[in-house]
Amino acid sequence: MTLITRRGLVAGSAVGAGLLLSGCDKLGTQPAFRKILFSGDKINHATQRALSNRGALAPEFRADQMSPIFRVNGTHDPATPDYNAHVAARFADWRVQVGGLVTRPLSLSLADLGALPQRAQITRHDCVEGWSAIGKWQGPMLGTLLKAAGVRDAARFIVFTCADLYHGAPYYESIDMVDAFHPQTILAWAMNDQRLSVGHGAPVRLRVERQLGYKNAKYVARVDAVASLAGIGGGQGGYWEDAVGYDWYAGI
Ligand SMILES: Nc1nc2c(c(=O)[nH]1)N[C@H]1C(S)=C(S)[C@@H](COP(=O)(O)O)O[C@H]1N2
Ligand SMILES: [Mo]
Repeated sequence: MTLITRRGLVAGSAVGAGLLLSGCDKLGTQPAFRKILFSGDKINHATQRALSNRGALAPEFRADQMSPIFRVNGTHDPATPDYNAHVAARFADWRVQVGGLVTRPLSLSLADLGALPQRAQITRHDCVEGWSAIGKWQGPMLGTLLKAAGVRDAARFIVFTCADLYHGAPYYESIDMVDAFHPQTILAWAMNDQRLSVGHGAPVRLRVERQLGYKNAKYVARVDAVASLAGIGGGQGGYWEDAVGYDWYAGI
């Protein structure tokens, strides 16, 4: 986690947020930069290999490769009274709460999210049910938020709590710190250059591009740093993990 954090900080201060978007992985492959990343302390070779692999970028595509139709899957509309009120207000009062094991809890409006350095990426979404679609996503890197909130050392996972309910309980998902600080992991508020539609997770969803569709939580209301997934939902780290035993780590 420290390494990934440092990687983000080094890249961010060296090249600026704009270049970080495309430049981070290139930097990561340069010998001098890798030396900074992997030099010294506690890192053994197996960890280095695992980290290099986990840190690799998902493929990005050109605008002309975007799917003309991007299917809506899972919840199409949370349709709770609370969510309906947010839709009516065009999400002006929506807040993403960043809390749990952090030193500075945050409460972020859409304007706040839009004011942070942005990343845009055209990626392929792969659903476990066997369909894929290529779309463009934009928002701040999750890592930027987590750095601002000051994630404590004890935190091992980031949990996303959504506004849609399944049998009365919110859809939720979780990722580890490697994915949380991955440069393509963003809290997206725009898709295909428009604000997110209700079907695709308005007003904010997670994009975690190295994992399958169900990890990409829509309707994100809370982002919490936690030390353990036990006691959250059914304890398996996500709605589908609890409900039907999908893998918690759904790497692609
Ligand atoms: N909150 C929430 N997030 C969710 C789901 C859901 O039902 N509720 N479905 C998941 C699944 S299985 C997929 S494939 C994608 C679908 O995203 P899309 O509707 O934008 O295609 O969202 C994921 N995130
Ligand atoms: Mo899915």
